[in-house]
Amino acid sequence: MQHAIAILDSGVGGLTVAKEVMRQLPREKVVYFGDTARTPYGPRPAEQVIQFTRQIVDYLLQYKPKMIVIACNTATAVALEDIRSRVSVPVVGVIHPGARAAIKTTRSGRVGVIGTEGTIRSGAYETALREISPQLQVVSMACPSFVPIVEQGRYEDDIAREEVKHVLRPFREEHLDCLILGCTHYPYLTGAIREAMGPSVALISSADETAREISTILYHNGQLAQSNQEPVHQFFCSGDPHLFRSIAQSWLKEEIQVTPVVWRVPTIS
Ligand code: I24
Ligand code: DGL
Repeated sequence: MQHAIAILDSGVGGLTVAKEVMRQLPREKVVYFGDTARTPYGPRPAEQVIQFTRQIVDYLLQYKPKMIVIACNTATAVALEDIRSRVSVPVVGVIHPGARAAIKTTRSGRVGVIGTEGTIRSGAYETALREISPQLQVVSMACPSFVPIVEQGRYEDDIAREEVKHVLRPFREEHLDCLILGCTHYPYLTGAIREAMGPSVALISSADETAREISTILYHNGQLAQSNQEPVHQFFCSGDPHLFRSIAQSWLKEEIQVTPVVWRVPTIS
């Protein structure tokens, strides 16, 4: 019986983490849950995001995962501690790995963070950064228009690029040397964000670092998968499985099977 790494997200964004886990840890089996029926989480109240995250974790626990990865920044920001207190396996979020990457990168100590409303409102990045390095100057900004730009496939059009530059304009005067892309979708906007911020600001995305952290924890716990057989990953989503499958396959560049999940209990949408 092989125990999987369970990865959850509000939708398809967490596939960035899943892909990086599959690349860095090719022996590991991944069970992914995308809550595509209720995406986006960014604008939702914290209490609701906690409730949704608990529900997904309860669903994933039936697969007896050896670890739970919250691949959504918004869910990590508001629900990580709650989930940790409820389950006995390690729970990894995307915020601490991203914060550590920024600490490794910054020279001036002036770090910027952009994310959804929920992530920024929570102050979770600032807390994670200053917990390790209290002298850091952290400047944060919610960018609620960025997720719709990516989801509508407009990340390369000129109007969207102008919007990104316009939103980030106030950040140019902050003299940052490092900007955390604190949302699964923002790496798609790297070109426009780099144009807005200039070449002296390093852009940090957390998928790679999160996979590295997963690898470290499994190694320390003596829990790395040992099988030489190719793992068969499993994907679940709460919305349209065909749409999820087409996005996931084009992102992962491999064939996958998707199982639709219908919640047994009525849910708030
Ligand atoms: N890419 C596509 N469609 C989206 C998306 C995306 N959201 C993020 N990314 N959303 O198409 C469409 C609407 N949602 C509603 C809820 O169900 C899922 C669909 C890309 C074309 C591929 C056929 C981009 C993206 C990604 C993977 C990881 C991270 C990320 F595809 F931001
Ligand atoms: N996955 C979310 C995050 O990283 C972005 C999409 C959403 O708002 O649900 O914050």
